[in-house]
Amino acid sequence: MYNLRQTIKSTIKKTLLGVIALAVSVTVLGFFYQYSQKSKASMIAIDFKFSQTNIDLSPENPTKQLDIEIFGPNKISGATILVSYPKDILKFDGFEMPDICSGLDQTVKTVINEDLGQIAVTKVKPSAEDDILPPKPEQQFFCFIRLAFRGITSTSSEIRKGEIQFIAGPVGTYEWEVVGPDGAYTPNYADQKVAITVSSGTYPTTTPTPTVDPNETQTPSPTPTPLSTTGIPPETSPEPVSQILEQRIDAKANYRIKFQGITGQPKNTSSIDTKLGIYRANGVQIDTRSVSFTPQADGTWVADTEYKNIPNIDYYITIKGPKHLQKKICETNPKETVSGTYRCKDGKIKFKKGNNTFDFSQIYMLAGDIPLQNGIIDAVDIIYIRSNFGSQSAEVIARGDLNYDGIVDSQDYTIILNALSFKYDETE
Ligand SMILES: [Ca+2]
Ligand SMILES: [Ca+2]
Repeated sequence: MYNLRQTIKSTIKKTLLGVIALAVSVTVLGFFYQYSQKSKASMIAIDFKFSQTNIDLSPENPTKQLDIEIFGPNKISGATILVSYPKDILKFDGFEMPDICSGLDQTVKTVINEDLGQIAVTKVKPSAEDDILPPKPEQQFFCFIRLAFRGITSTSSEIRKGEIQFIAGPVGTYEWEVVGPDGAYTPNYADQKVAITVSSGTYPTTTPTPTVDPNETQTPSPTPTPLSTTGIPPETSPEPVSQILEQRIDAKANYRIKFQGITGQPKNTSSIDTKLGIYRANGVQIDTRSVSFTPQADGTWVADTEYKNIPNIDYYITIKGPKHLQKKICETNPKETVSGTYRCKDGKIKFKKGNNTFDFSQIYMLAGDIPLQNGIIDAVDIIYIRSNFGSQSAEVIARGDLNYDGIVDSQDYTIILNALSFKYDETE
């Protein structure tokens, strides 16, 4: 009897333990399944290679073309690709778009930094139906873009060597991106290099005209190194004596601004939080805060804020909206003839004691750097909006609805494409 009871007890115990173990494993497996589904897009690796591994340049053969090719098992909607080249021996001559490289046909932005020897190219497919699949097994790649290079005149008799390669990792705010219909893929940099040999001699100096529409190519790029953007000459002493004599005041500020694409009271929000900074003319930050703007019937947005005990000097102001590029503003009534083109260098904004009115509504805050923001409008931002037309998801609307009318649609896509010509945040 005793033994039987023990056996039953032990069986119940085992069964219970089994049930618990099963429940735990189902939960764990479920978690991993969910996780694997969520990150499916990001786990797809896309490979790249150059069309050649060696390029020899000589006065007889001064220019060469080089294609960047994309491999992968999945559809591609767009990509941003970074390349570095040895600027001491090569000059970048431009982008070309032969038929073989027209798969991703919309070149959205190209940035060439000749000082650093860096090139960034963003291309996207304008609509989801056209997303490109790297084709047949025997030919699993397509050409992303063709680059043209030229040797630089060398007076020394030595043969000079260098390498063109993909830049793995971010450059300033720039990063590699490869995007498909379901989101971002993982680019595989995999040690791709082109060995360059430049023979000495006199190279011709004529620049062949690139065949890409020059309107789509913007040179030179803003310097991507973030620390050099303050504009402080190295000989400037950091805290001059005059600063001790600066008067300090309490100032109230009334700001009025305008966001790209919003012409009246927006349907879908009652306020927009922006990051607002004030800076000395030499780039030293005095204040930064989040300021909530409220919409007016005429499409402008207003906010009031108060600064305590700030130096009575010349400033510039930066404003960055939650889906917007940052704008640097240097005067109290800035204007622009073409929307989005306002630029300024030296801060001339003075706060006076008491009330101050800053009317920035004659210039536009350009939209398109959507959360999570990285300071540029890039392939991920564009394809996110393009891939989510008509979505009712609250998250999609929170991220991609640029004109705050409650829907992500072609209007938002037009806004982001228009803003692209001014891709970068303006530096602080
Ligand atoms: Ca972005
Ligand atoms: Ca919208």
